[in-house]
Amino acid sequence: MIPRDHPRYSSLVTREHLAECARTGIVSWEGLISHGRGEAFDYLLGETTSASARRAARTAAAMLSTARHPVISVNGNTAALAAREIAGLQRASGALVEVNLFHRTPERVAQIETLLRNAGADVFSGEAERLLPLSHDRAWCRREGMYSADVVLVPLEDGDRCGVLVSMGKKVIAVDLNPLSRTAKTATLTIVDEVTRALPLIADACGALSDGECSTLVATLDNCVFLKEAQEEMAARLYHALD
Ligand code: PTJ
Repeated sequence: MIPRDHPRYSSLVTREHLAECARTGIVSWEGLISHGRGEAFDYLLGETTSASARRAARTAAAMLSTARHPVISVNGNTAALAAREIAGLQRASGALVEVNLFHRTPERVAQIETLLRNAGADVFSGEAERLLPLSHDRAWCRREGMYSADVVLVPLEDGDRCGVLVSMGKKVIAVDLNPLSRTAKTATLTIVDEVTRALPLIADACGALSDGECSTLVATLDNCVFLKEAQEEMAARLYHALD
């Protein structure tokens, strides 16, 4: 039982939720380690969304809104933390939602799809094939889904699939609290923010941007600028932590 007056109440509740999701199989045990790494980087952001991340979220909305075939890729951590936010972003962007797992079992795929559907998402769950040039199970995806996508949103990713998707000519949007990660550096656009904060911002912007704003945001996109701004934000907070 976590006392409501604990100064880290919401963080502890999230941890307890993820631990429970690991026990039921939605989150992989390794996913708990990923969450811990994310928490550490979120401390450095002051657990708030920076102005730079807000601009990145608007750019992501522009990319999804102008895409021919946008896909949101969901793993165990993202489903456990943000199933409702995924459903909301799908409604706002019209993107297809597809489950793609590193620790892939048919049972986990089915569990995560059910969780997403219960949260209101329309999950694309046709026959998966080993279509991506990867030696692990993230290679499994749907021909009419991620394989045919022109824009793919990959929250909480590890870097190799991101690189493969980019090398296939797709635009990849990452949500990653670590601006130093391979994913963050390889993606077309990285939103350095916590996933439950970032997804609603993208959804809100999807409904608000004009065609002209979308074109400008996509044409002027420079991921290095977003990563540099995030690193500067974190360095400044670390440097002034004892002020
Ligand atoms: O569910 P599966 O089987 O597909 O497994 C998924 C995991 C999470 C195990 C897999 O994607 C993985 O290994 O991820 P990594 O390599 O640990 O990378 C996850 C990245 O997401 C790290 O850079 C973390 O800092 C970041 N991260 C963790 N939690 C959050 C986050 N970014 C945004 N929001 C978070 N809540």
